[in-house]
Amino acid sequence: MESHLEKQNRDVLQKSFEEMISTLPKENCWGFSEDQYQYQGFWFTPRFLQGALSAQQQFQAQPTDIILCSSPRTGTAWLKSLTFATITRTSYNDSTTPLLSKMPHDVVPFMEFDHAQFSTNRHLGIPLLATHLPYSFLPRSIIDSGCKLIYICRDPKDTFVSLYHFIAGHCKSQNTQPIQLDEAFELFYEGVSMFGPYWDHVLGYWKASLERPDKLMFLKYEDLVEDTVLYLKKTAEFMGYPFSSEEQQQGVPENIVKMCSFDNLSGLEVIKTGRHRETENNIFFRKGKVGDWKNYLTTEMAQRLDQRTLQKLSGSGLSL
Ligand code: PAP
Repeated sequence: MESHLEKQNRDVLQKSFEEMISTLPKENCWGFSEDQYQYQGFWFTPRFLQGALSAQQQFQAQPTDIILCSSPRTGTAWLKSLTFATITRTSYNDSTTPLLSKMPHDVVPFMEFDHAQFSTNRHLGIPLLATHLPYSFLPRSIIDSGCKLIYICRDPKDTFVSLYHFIAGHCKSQNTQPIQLDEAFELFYEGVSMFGPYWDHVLGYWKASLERPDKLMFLKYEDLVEDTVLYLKKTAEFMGYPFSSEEQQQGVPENIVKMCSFDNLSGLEVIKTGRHRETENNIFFRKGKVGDWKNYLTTEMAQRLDQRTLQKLSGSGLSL
């Protein structure tokens, strides 16, 4: 139970946060109930920014932590389920894993959303945690502790289309009106998207992965789709939980891939009918395909976004 003094302190902090964000550049968040604000180069809704700032102040990483990092809609839930299933493969079997009864976001918490209740929210003995924060926003202790990070990114065209549908679905459940897809496209193009500019988010982690490849693994959604077993094995190795040759002979990696597949997870009762905070779980699972942008973007839009990506990533050695 919160004491009177604690409540007073919280109210003061809340007021100073509100004063601070009122000075920041502000944009509509594609029809979302909250606006988004630009802080140190990136766009956040107030809740996420407040979570980011608290995490920076409070989060204490352990050297054994493995932090799953991503921009929204690039494969976070999939990466969470694959890594969780890998790390817990000797504790649970195919019928007892929490992945069958919980949304991946409820199995691996987000640092910036769930940090306040860490002691109860963090699975003891399970080192996984996730974040949508840009690399430059990570709490100092993550870098200093030497813990491992895995970043997943995705073709900006599919990321945009997935994000647009996610926000539109969210608006529908909140009875608000999403903006039109072409309006959202212009905002995304200009970098005005949750945790965006998207390319800057990707580049922050890409550069860090070049500097510290032993600590930061960089994955692409498209590679994971193309050869999930191969990338799962690489990820397991990176995390320090490699599959033994006996496990490989028994087909353990293949079983994990099957269990975490889009078709399997999206068909679960918890995904079809459950909720994660105020969002229906099924909104998180849409199509899980590469190239769905073709169904939503004109050739001209796709070319413009590709051009933007080339220009933004130019000289980095990365292509998307
Ligand atoms: P979040 O930021 O809202 O958590 P995130 O999990 O990063 O989203 O990405 C969601 C995308 O991953 C969705 O893509 P789509 O809109 O193009 O369909 C979602 O369908 C896809 N996805 C979720 N689970 C899986 C999975 N098991 N395999 C492949 N793709 C998946």
